Amino acid sequence: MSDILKTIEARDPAEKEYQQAVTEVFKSVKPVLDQNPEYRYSAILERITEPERVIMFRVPWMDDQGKAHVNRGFRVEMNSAIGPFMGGLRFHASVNLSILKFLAFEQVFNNALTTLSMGGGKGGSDFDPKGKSDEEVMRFCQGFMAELFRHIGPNTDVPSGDIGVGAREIGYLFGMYKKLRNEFTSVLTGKGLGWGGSLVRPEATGFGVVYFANEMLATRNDSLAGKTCLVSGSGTVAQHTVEKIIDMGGTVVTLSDSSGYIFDEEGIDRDKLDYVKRLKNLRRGRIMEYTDKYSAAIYTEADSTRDHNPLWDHAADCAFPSATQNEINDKDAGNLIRNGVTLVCEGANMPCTPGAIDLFQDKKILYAPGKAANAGGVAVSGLEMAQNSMRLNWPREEVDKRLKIIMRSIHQTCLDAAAEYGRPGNYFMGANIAGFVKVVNAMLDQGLV
Ligand code: NDP
Ligand code: 2IT
Repeated sequence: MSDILKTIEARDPAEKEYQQAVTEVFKSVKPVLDQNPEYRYSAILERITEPERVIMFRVPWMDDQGKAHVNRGFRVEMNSAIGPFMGGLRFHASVNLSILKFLAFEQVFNNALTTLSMGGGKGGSDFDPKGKSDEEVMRFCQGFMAELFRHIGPNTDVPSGDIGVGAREIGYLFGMYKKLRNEFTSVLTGKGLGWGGSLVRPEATGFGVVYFANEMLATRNDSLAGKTCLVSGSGTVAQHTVEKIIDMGGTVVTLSDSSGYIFDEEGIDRDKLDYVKRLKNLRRGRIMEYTDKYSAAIYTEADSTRDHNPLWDHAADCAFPSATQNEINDKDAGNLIRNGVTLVCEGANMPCTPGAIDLFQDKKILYAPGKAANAGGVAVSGLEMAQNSMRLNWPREEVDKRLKIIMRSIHQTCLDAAAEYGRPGNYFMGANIAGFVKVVNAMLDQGLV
């Protein structure tokens, strides 16, 4: 394993996030490899860490002043052993191949855990939608799809949203795909309700995260009722995580964006959450504006020179990182533990650094990796495709019921896999092992391809 990691590092030395994601999976699956020598003979680790295909392309677009710009577009088609590539598109200035390869790699295991037949992929661009007009975003999406359309399809690769890609972007992308193909195909998920979207898809990731947290607490005869929670981010995942925590009787006291975070000691209730949804989804404003409306809340600006994030330094019972990768380092993890947090449930992908994860495991914190806890989003993307195939729409209750069943099943799968390999209660090991075994067994069945 260390030789394979060295080869990955030597081939692409700058891909730090990708190396981090692979290392974390390798750490967990060693006992599986020890018990299954056939995985080694068939170069399974070498194959699973090399994307089936990477597409990189130029996206020229014109701003409102008539000035031309060029961004980079990507689609990483990581693994299709158990189904068509599926996974989000991220539009954010930080996007590069390393970040998309890490996200695509995580997505492979994520999707395997959902019980549905979906391979893993991820894509996006270093285009930054912040501060752009709707028309600029539309022109960019059209330029992006003008190349991506030839690579995707409902049985090949089905993109959806991620950071910076929500309902507006999916609409523009879908419109261009339809025009170029001259057919109405359910090729993207997260579509509008009136044209093939599924009820509960926008809520699914956040709701699923909270269902998963509740399952973890239930193993200790506990629940979210009366718990104080820290949530980061203020986008799709964070908003619906807050919504479900409120439903379950918990209190959320923080939210953030890349400029800073708010701390509202009185708790973010339904009215305040509605305000955040309007602020973020319609006005596309900044989280600091929350304190203009709710003056008891305190805003703290982000500062990248700090060695820790003060958001994670408030007294609480539970933490739900829901913004981005590596947002909880070992210092933050220490602060969380010292302040009484007993559950950390990842809404974002890879938000905890390896040092932070080690600390949570040492202290027997209930820690759920995003691969397991945030799989509700992609699971409902799978349900959206299923509904599209049948050309019907399930009611809200039906989709939510299926989401709950899937999250419960993922939780049990993690526990079973962890117990089977001698690490009872370790969700990190359990998620990696269960996802890995499902995918590599399919790869073995299908021969050396
Ligand atoms: P959104 O774009 O809706 O929201 C992202 C939020 O995180 C925003 O508040 C954003 O602030 C903040 N953020 C983004 N980048 C950074 C950064 N570098 N530093 C600090 N804050 C940052 O995205 P989602 O809610 O969809 O995604 C959040 C996380 O959840 C990501 O890790 C994503 O991969 C993961 N995820 C998403 C799923 C989905 O269904 N959408 C499914 C499973 C996982 P700002 O507005 O300032 O950029
Ligand atoms: O990280 C993720 O799982 C997503 N961004 C959602 C993927 C999807 O296909 O819905």
